[in-house]
Formats: sequence, structure tokens, C-alpha cells
Amino acid sequence: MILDCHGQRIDLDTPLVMGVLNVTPDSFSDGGRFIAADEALRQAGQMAADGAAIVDIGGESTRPGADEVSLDEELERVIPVVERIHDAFEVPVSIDTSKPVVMREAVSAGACLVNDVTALGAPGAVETVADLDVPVCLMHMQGKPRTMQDAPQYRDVVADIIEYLSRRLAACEAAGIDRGRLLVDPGFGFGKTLEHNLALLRGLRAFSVLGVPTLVGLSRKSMLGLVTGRPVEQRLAASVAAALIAVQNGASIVRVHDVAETVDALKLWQAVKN
Ligand code: 7PM
Repeated sequence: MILDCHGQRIDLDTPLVMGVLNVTPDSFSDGGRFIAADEALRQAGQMAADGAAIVDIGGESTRPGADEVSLDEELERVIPVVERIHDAFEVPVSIDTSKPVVMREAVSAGACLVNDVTALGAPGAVETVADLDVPVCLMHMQGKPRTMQDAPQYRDVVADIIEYLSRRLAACEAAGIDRGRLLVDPGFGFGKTLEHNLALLRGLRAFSVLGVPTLVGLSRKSMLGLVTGRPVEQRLAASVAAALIAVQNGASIVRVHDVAETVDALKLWQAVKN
């Protein structure tokens, strides 16, 4: 299975690592913005050197509990970074956004994959991606980021999410996005209790009925904190273990913060498999 990323071909026959790159200036002065962009460029280069197959750039508009970021703010944060990474490195760039305008501008700036935690739920998003002709990852989320962890409920978490993703895949195909450009993601932590997240990781294999590659993000997430009792900065071992379980259960791409460590773990998995 090959993902055609605007000419850059991504081979999904072996599991791949997507590196997470958050672009969130902690200062709103111009200086802060330039420093954030320099730091993002450095991190992207490091991730590529460490073996990331894709670098996912996000302006934190979609983070659980986060306040919404305005369109202009999100564009100012991510577009210069997409441009500079695309110019400087060979690594394919993915844009983590729910906003059609950001999708369009990011693809113009060199991004070749759209990662949307709302599964193209925004008005015009499906049509935008159909027009841009890039692959897209459709993630499941129950509720809205600010309140989704309040009391998430499912009949059967695996079956319900497969059904939701199946409907989103159909909507994308109906708009002219062919199946070979689509990926799905169960959305760990997005409107799910610990039990829901564990059931999803255990049952990940079932997502193969959708007939498209599965991407997962488990890196440093609170479910790992609940299991290990560790704060976010001490979740490396659990994150690598979670990535390995996901791959063992059929995931094609793992979205992680710690690229080098995850790439090593997957090399071992691959060596044993071969
Ligand atoms: C705070 C809480 C900050 C959670 C950031 C997050 C996913 C994603 C995110 C995922 C896909 C994080 C999340 N998670 N995109 N974006 N899948 N496709 O841990 O699981 O990075 S944001």
C-alpha cells in the first residue's frame, strides 16, 4: 500500500512514525514568533534524521481543553513553519488542522497530507480536500475539545467508532476523494474514558474492515498517565510500549513525540517479524 503524497510516495507496507511538531509561541511578540519558527525547523530536522516518515505540524487549535485559535493566528503560526520545513528537508509534511483555509494555505506552502481531528467536519472541509488532491486522516472525536472528557458514552466503543468512520469515509468518497487517499484514526483520548481507550487499543485490529490504513496517536496521553501514575514528562516508556501494541494490532502510522525511541522499537518489531 502506497500513499501518494503530492508526488512524495509513502510506503505503508511497514509501520511508520509521524513526528508531532506543535507550533505554539509562548510569546506573542514578533521575536517570540521567529524563535518558535527556528525551534520548529530544528526539531523537524532532528525528527527527519531520527527516522520520522512524516512531520505533523499543528498550531494547537484542536487540543483537548484548549481555547479555540483564530484563523489568522493559526495561519501566522503554521504557514511559515510548513514553508521552511518543506524547503529545508525532504520529509513529507502533514498539517494538523480542522480549518479549510489552513488546509489550503498549508498545502500551497508544501504540506502533502491533512490530519483533521474533526474528520473534515467543518463546512467546506470535505470539498477542500477533494480539490487539494492530498491524502487525509479522518479522526474520531466524541463531543467538542473543551467538554468531551465530561462523560463520554458508547454502546460498543469499537463498533461505534468503526461505524462513524465508515460514514465519514463514505462522505469523502461521495465528494470525490478516492479511498487510496484516506486514513482513519480512532482518536485516543478524544471523548473517551480509560476503559474506552484500552478497549480501542485491544480491538484496533477490527478497524481493518474499513480497508484503509489506521493511524494512531497515543504518545504521552493521559491514559498512559492513568495506567502508570506518571506525569506527562515521564511517559516515554509507556508511549513506546503503546506504539508497539498499536503496530502489533495493525496500525500503519504512529503519531509520536519521541521519534528516535519509537523508530528503534519498530525496527526491533520489524526484525522479529521478518
Ligand atoms: C493536549 C492534549 C495536547 C492532547 C495535545 C493533544 C491526535 C491528533 C492530537 C491523535 C491524530 C496530542 C493531542 N492527537 N491527530 N492530534 N491523532 N490524527 O497528544 O491521536 O498530540 S492532539
